Amino acid sequence: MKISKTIAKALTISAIATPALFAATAFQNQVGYLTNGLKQMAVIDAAGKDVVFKDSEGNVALTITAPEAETWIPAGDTAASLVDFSEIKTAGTYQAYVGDEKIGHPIVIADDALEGVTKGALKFFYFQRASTELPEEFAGKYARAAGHPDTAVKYHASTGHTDLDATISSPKGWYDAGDYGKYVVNSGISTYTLLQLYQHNKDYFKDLKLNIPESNNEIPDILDEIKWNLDWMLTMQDTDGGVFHKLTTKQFASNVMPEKATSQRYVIGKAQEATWNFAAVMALASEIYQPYDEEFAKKCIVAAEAAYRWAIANSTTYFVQPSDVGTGSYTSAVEWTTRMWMLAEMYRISGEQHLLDSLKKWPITRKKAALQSWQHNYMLCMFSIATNPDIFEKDIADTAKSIILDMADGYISSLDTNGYGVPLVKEDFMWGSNGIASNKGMLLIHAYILTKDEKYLSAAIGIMDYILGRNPLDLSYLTGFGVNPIMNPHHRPSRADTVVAPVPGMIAGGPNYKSTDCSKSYNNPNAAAKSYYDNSCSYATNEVAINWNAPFAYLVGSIQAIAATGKSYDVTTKPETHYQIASIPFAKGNLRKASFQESQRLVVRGQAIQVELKDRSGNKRYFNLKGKQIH
Ligand code: 9MR
Repeated sequence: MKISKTIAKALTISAIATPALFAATAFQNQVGYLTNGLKQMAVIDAAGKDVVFKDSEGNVALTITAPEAETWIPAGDTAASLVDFSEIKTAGTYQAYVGDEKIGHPIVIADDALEGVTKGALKFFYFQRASTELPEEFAGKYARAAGHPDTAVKYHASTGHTDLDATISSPKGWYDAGDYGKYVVNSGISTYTLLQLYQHNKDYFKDLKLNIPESNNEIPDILDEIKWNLDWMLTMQDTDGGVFHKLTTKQFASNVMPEKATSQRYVIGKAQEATWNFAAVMALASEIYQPYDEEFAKKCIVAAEAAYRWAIANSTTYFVQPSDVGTGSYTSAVEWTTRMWMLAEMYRISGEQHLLDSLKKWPITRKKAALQSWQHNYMLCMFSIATNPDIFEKDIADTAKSIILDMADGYISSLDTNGYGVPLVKEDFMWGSNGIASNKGMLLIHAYILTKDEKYLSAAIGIMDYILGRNPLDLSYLTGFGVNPIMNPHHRPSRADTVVAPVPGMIAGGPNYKSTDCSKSYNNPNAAAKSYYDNSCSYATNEVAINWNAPFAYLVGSIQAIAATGKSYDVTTKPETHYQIASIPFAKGNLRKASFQESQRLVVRGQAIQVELKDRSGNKRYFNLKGKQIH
């Protein structure tokens, strides 16, 4: 049922007629606003009334007459007026009033108002580390023993391995979510998102300290944290270049601390989805780590190339969840979008024409675009192309940019009648809605990077504010931050430890009006943004996950970095390194044995990608990707 205009009007009229019954209230970012940034709050039942902002000494800093109320369909709310108090540009703590009545929470304004949440959202990844103890020095009261050494992981038959008693060592990495699984597809997009956060804001992140064990080394902390997961991802590559889909137990663990979850772990499946994804991430990693750790950077690019070769040769192998496995499946990703993303990344750092030629065989058009997620990597490819216009051909760079701007403009159009100033629509409120919201924010930041048009940054701030409290439940969805943060996320360590408050810095999946778990009775299609249950039993509204925290970190981290440095990413920046992908000696496979050759490289011949070997006299021989000589 839609809220009719008549009811909306009646509510507004009665609000004016009987103010005592409809006390004004307000929803706001509960953490903080940037001194020179956009500042908005949603004030309920106050249209036409004065909202007075007082500083900590009670002096009036600003008075704004609340504008007409506007319906925001996901809130099921017809009485919210969006009050903009950006004019306050002096740091401090303020309070809003309507008449004598306080509305909302204390308003914090500071130049570094978002630094704490940026660090918090990144520190979450430290708390998710597998295979290591978290000592008090870094984890405070959330200190815990090491869990999941993952040094003796068995092969599941779905990997194609036949010696099922053999084990591999695959330590480190981040736990995916509230469970203790490690899944390449989801790890890939999360890792890539964090690498982009660094890539786009290097000046800000190079010195930002996260208080992690590596904080005293020469590498920026954010890159140290990301490397913890890259190190694990590298171990998931089989000797033939293919990448295992996931590393989990056969069934989810019960609600115990990591060190108590000791069932046998397996590497499961080996298919193209994880392999393309892995290659894309390793390609970007090879560039980012090059100035800090050349050897590691080389390792990443060789791994990327081996994965690429395997995936080309196995492009019809899809992951299928084995019948004896019940952990997250991460199946049915739109595989060709991952392939496009990988081709863009490999081309970007190598300039190898055959990669661009392959990429251009796929459609670059608005019709195929969908918001980035673990299932759909199309926009990651568009981001890569559009933010590197000097590397990609002009026409495709222009098209990629127009796709991003068109999507961003679509989000902004939902602000036209929206008393919360939040560019989200009902359909966004499904499993992981805060991840969807954060990814929209990430896309809006890209639109800002590409145009420097403030409207995109403002819309991104609207999404961040929503997650931090400008929502109809008056909740900060980020644990440990804000006046009224969520308290009971579906997160095994937070449930099993003895600390009342959950591990900080985690965003909840968020409202999901189609939930089928214990939050089902909260489903409300007429107020989708209220379909939420702060109870750890609810994995469909209250789980946490690395692929939701990563775009949230990108969002808040970019907004803070842009404010702190006074600039955003310059799209004329070239990669700091240039790899000749096709001329790097193959690390693995049959061809390794052919050590006499002068050089070996991938080439496109007709429709096929082949390996060209050139001996010292310049004679060439060609092999297919399985190592069979063509002629
Ligand atoms: O984020 C995933 C969501 O898109 C799917 O609809 C859902 C059901 O398959 O799974 C979510 O991912 C979960 C994964 O399968 C296991 N770890 C926890 C993830 C977050 O809930």
